[in-house]
Amino acid sequence: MKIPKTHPRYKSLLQREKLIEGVENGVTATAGLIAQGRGEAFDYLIGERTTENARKAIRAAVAKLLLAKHPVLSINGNVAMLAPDDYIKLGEVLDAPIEINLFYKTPERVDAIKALLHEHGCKNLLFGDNTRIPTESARGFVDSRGQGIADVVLVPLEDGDRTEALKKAGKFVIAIDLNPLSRTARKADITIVDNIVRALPLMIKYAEGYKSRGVPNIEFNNRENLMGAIALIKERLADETILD
Ligand code: PTJ
Repeated sequence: MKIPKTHPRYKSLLQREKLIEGVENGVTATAGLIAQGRGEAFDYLIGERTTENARKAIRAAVAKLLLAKHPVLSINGNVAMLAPDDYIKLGEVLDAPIEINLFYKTPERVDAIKALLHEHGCKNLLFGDNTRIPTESARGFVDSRGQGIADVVLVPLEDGDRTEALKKAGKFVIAIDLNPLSRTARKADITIVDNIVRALPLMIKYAEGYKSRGVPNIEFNNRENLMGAIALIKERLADETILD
């Protein structure tokens, strides 16, 4: 579908179209559409913008990734369709591999994501499943050169079981999740409550800046930051001008 740029919900509709295309070409899981819908609802509640709160989490996350020994960026079918170029660029700036790790895992989907990322120029891609982290699901299998040895893992749009498993395996977990109440958001060490398509360009910008000026040591309290995100939603909902 061709969406006119003048449409008031252009950006949101574009994301939907990309994910529908992803389902059609085997990259995105059908459930990925539902996940996006849930994300959209929370995006409305935070005002479809990067809040100061999210910026704080972004700065802390980028600093942590730059200071990590083995940072790894996990990718799934939603991220691959929504922001392949920015995700690859972030991996390059951070000097971190991108590891395909799927909830609804099939060899066909792994191959489709591999092909898409290679097409977009990804050079540091992992997809092995030769070691385990403690979880019941098939997602316990990870790459021994990636999440198997990672100290810091970025998990955008992740399900709670996997986040818990990564924590159990002793990893420092950074999430990007529009829902501040999700299990992932609560279990992660740093949660960026923002749409991934807005968060990634900022992460790249901060990473480039820190690399040239030096990486700051940033204190971060995830619970406090999530409470800040929830307080902002409450404030917006209590504002009588919200419908104007
Ligand atoms: O590709 P696969 O097989 O690994 O599957 C990926 C999905 C996303 C389907 C799978 O991991 C899943 O079911 O995730 P959940 O449990 O629905 O969690 C996804 C979280 O991401 C939810 O809390 C959403 O609010 C959030 N979310 C959705 N879209 C965005 C988002 N957060 C940031 N930006 C978005 N665009």
